[in-house]
Amino acid sequence: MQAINPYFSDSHQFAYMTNRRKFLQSSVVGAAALHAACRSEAQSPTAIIRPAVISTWNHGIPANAAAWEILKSGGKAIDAVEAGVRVTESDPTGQSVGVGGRPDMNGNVTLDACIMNEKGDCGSVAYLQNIEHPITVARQVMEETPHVMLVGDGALQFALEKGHPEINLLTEKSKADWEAWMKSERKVLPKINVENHDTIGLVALDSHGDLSGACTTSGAAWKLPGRVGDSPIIGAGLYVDNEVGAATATGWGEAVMRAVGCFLVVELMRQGNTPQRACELTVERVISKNPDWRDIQVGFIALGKNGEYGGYCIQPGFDYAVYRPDIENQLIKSGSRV
Ligand code: SD4
Repeated sequence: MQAINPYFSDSHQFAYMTNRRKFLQSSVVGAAALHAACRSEAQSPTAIIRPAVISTWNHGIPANAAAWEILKSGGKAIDAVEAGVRVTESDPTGQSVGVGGRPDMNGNVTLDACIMNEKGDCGSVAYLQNIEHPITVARQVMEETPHVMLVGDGALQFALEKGHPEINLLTEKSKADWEAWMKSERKVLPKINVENHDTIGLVALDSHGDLSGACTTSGAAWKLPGRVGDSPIIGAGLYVDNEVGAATATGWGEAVMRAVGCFLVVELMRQGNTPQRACELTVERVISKNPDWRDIQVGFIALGKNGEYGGYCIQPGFDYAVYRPDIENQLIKSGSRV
């Protein structure tokens, strides 16, 4: 029997049930998911459900909760996405974002982040060290400079001028992990879902109907010094088009960049694909451009203008958090290609 949510009018019940079905679809794995990725699917006439926020991995739950505090009282999506990912940036237990992030092969924690609003304005920082909130620096680049992206020492100088304190991001745990890695074979390609896990990408639709997104990470563990991933690259790790939808990515950034993944997700939504289908097709594109795809994880999540969401990845093990009036901050197991 279908669950009926008393929160909605009849037309919204339809959307609610449609989205319950989508939840079940998105949990399908293996051959069935591949089949789903290869068949065409018409856009369902879904009613609008907003506000809505979705984010990557299980740390998306507390991030969504912070974003929801802003969204539920009519706040703007751009404020919600920044507030949401700042929670993850400050959490020392997350080893792929902000404080506690795993370092590069020299033992330095270097951060990448970007943000995009409903007007298409965007800001980004890459290879930034010793700053707790790269997402706020990225927003300041967007709002207070004529530029989109600052990197390395220049980004640090800008952050310090804006009053961000300089702090040590390397925790004892991440230092110990790095020391263990130094004694190992020193493989640069991280272990799937373990060493390349936990980037937070978060996209939101506010009650005014506007979309924004944010993505922040310490990047791939044990990377070469100077390496920048997809997460601060507009179009790769994050993309927002207020006419259509928003998407963000996680996983091996090199593979995401080759396919300009999040731009592709949004363009596929523009062509009439649901967020779910757009993520599936984009994973197929990533696979087709990366012969080593069996050794890597890549995942996308997407949110449409109507609050419809989707997520898909290459390897099992990726999940994402969804918060809408009908779905109170639930972790959803992503469908996967393998
Ligand atoms: C990167 N995409 O730097 C990031 C890492 C990541 O979950 O997403 N981890 O390649």
